[in-house]
Amino acid sequence: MTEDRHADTAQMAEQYQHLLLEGNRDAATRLVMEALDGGLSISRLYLEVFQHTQHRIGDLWQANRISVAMEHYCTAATQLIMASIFPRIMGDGSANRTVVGCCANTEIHELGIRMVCDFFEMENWTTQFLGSGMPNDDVVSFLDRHNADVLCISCTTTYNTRRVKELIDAVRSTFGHKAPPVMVGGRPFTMAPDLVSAVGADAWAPDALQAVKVGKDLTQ
Ligand code: B12
Repeated sequence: MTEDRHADTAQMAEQYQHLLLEGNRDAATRLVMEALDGGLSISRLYLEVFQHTQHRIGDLWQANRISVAMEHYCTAATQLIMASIFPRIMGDGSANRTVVGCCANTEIHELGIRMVCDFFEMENWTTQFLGSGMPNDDVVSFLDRHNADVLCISCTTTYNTRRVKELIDAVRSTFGHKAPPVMVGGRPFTMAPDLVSAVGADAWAPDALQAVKVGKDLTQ
């Protein structure tokens, strides 16, 4: 990661949100690229600008101050920028660890788990990002073919937490003691950490930065 000389991410997040809400994705992209070139770390860009903005967009949508179309526009713009900076994130796999990341079945919020995978990538893990709405059987067959050291499952909507438990049960009943440790995260677990043991996970983390620390602990 580059040295971080960019202190004022709060101001940048304001600007980024403002540009997106004006429908000016190109200027928002330039803002990000210039900040990265000026030394802002991807870690801070993700957590203090992108994540912060997505949460604020959700608040505005919930308060009926922006439309679903505007929320989709902002989310799509951020996803596009994240994809375009992936070459700066890509690691070399030298950590010799693999993480598989997905959303529970029927869960379609995928930016969080994507960030988690990107943070592992920056620590030179091999990352297998499967994205949203993964059927249990498909996760199980994917794990059968790829030796995961950690399985990360994301859940954002409260009503999908039971899907997390179903996926964990499916993985454990298939692989028994060879099942990879499971880390969970997302909004319901942040609001009620008791849910972590209720779904049978081995660990959880509140954000992508902490996820990597917990992932390292789980695989020591
Ligand atoms: C974008 C968005 C959408 C997009 C998602 C697009 C996509 N491709 O991801 C769309 C439009 C599809 C959508 C749909 C819906 N949404 Co929505 N959405 C959001 C919004 C605005 C942002 C989500 C986001 O991108 N967050 C950014 C990421 C980076 O943050 P994060 O998820 O918190 O992730 C971090 C941590 O939680 C953690 N983490 C996350 N996963 C994991 C996993 C592991 C293993 C670990 C360790 C850590 C970890 O690390 C991440 C990075 O630091 C949120 C607002 C919010 N407060 O989150 C509402 C929000 C989540 N949505 C909400 C709702 C209600 C819905 C819908 C039900 C709306 C509807 N009526 O249809 C549907 C549900 C669809 C479904 N079946 O899942 C509510 C949920 C309320 C609740 N009680 O659960 C929210 C909170 C909005 C609100 N304020 O009311 N949504």
